[in-house]
Amino acid sequence: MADGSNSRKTLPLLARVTCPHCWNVFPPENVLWIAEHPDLLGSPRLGRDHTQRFLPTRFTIEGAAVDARGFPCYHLACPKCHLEVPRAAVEMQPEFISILGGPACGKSYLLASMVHCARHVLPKALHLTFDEPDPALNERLNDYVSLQFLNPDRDRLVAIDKTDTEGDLYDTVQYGDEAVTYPRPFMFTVRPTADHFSSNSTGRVLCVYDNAGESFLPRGDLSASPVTRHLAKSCALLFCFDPTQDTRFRRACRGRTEDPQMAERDGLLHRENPTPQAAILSEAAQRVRRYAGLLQADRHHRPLFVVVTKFDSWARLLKRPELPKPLVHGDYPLGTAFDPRVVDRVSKTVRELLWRLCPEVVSAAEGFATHVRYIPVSATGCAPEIDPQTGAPGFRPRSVRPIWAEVPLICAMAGWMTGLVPQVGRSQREANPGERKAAS
Ligand SMILES: Nc1nc2c(ncn2[C@@H]2O[C@H](COP(=O)(O)OP(=O)(O)OP(=O)(O)O)[C@@H](O)[C@H]2O)c(=O)[nH]1
Ligand SMILES: [Mg+2]
Ligand SMILES: [Zn+2]
Repeated sequence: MADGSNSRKTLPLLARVTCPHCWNVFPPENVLWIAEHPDLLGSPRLGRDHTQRFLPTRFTIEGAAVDARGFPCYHLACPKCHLEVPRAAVEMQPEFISILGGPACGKSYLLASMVHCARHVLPKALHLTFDEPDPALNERLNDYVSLQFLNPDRDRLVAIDKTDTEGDLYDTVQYGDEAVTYPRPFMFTVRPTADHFSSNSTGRVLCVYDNAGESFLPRGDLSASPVTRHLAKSCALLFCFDPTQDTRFRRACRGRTEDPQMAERDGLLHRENPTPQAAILSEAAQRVRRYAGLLQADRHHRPLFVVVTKFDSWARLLKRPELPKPLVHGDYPLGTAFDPRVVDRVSKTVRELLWRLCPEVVSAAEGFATHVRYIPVSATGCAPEIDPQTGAPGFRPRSVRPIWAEVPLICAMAGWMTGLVPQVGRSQREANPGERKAAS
């Protein structure tokens, strides 16, 4: 992207830009601009109703490209798929975080609670902004958050819909005769504020996706719908393991929880999932190997978090069901800091539990990745209630209190994005062994 020959400031551009839609990597000078004049319609990739994408030859003095009708343009697009790329993704290092797991394991609820909690914890405790470079892209996720956390009617049962494999969470792009469907990314910018402990750490763009669980089942990702290819780009994989979908966990929890999902399955309440959860993780591992070019014998060097969801329903299987706080008071200049040792201690206990009840999940995880942590989370902090009219599960916004929902995100950021999250017990410049290095 030209920075405008007359502009006084040079734009800080990345040497290589990654499209958050199709994951194409391109030099910034190839980025397309989106025409502003309403008559300039037609994109060979997106159709007649979309505004033209073009490589500019003229710029305004402020550095905006000028379209064929003389209008200054402000929006950028990927040269491959023509979908809009927020400016932040051209200026800041993108970091993909993949949330994966089978149908109904709690991915969408977790995403909503993670974002809600991050909006509070990152600025207040860690002196990091958590903004949106393009709120239109995040609309669906913001709806999830509003439904539960900003709902004026706090006593009415609400529910996040099951994620579909098609619809408004996807964009379809035409390559000649072939139509390809991409999942729409949700994007956030994370930047140090003036109070941040480190004066030289740089901001990042976080990209996450809300896939349907079906897309992680065998044959759920095809060339025409490469909906889970972000797995191979991700700096952290969050595999959601749902204990309520595991017979052995349900048996162990008998008499220790009121959660209807832990009751014996009646087929009405639950969307039955015939693929075992360890097989879903192994399928994801195969996809990462395939698309990241790893050998079968290779282990993945980026962190894998086995996020054990719906903690509220199985907490009583742990000796200490109250989880400790992973943010502690660090010495000057850190202020509040993340203590990875707290997470490691909890991870060890959860690993022991999984090893006892469903060892195949532990071996699938550790056979695939070199850095595995086991993190309990509850997106809601309480069990769903069954709506007597519809029979569908839902939550009352008043009762929703997430537990550790932001912890996988903070762990991923702390382990990978050097210098961004203040940490106790570790030099701030040091990443986890093998983690950041593996990015290159
Ligand atoms: N007890 C408890 N139940 C939860 C929690 N999070 C989600 N659930 C329940 O799990 C069900 C599935 O959650 P979703 O987030 O929709 O699952 P998903 O993984 O997005 O499912 P797909 O969209 O089908 O892939 C919901 O209907 C909730 O009732 C939680 O933290 N605790
Ligand atoms: Mg979902
Ligand atoms: Zn693209």
